[in-house]
Amino acid sequence: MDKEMLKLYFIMGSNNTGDRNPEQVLQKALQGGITCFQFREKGQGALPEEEKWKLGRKLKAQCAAFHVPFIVNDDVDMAIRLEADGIHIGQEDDPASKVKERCPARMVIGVSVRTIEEAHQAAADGADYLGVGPMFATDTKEDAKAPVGLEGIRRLRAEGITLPIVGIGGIDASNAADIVEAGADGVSLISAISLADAPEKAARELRSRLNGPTEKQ
Ligand code: TZP
Ligand code: MG
Repeated sequence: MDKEMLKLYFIMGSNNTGDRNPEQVLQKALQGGITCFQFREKGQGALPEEEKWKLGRKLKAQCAAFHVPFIVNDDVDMAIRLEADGIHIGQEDDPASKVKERCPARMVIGVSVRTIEEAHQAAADGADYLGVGPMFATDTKEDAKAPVGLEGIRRLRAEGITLPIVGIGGIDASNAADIVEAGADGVSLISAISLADAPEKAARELRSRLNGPTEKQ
């Protein structure tokens, strides 16, 4: 896996965009320079199976046009059905080792972790990257646990976790660079782009704060 893809990792479902059309929001985010996208159709107002698949197919095509990887949250069957580039799972889901057995080998597997133990387990299970958080307080995830802060990432690195890491939770342009400075390879976020007045501008601003070798303008 090329960890550069984790630099600016946008996550969104149809219930994260307020009154706006998710396809339009994603298009703006892609134009603004996101490097990865996760389709997270979850929580209140999430679409049922067939609607989810239809939207996923459209979002995947949009990502493909920008050569941006398309990752599906939680739903392994949907990820396979959509021929996604990857799957992202949490602690409540099957272990990465089991998910890996079901998915095509080319698919990237990301795992959400909060503690050292969870990180070591995810690494042993064959995760390709870790989502660490919540970094800061967030209103986006209804059941979010207590924030781990920058120290959460520093500790994982100090404990020898070498897998690519993205921070998640409460990240915006004001704190994105701190996440990378703490040892992460990138940031993942929902509302800082999905609910921004101008999602393209928000993505562009985040990219400029994260200055990387693959920066697109
Ligand atoms: N997992 C931990 S925090 C979070 C998820 C999915 C929500 C992130 O949303 P936001 O709006 O970027 O804080
Ligand atoms: Mg999950």
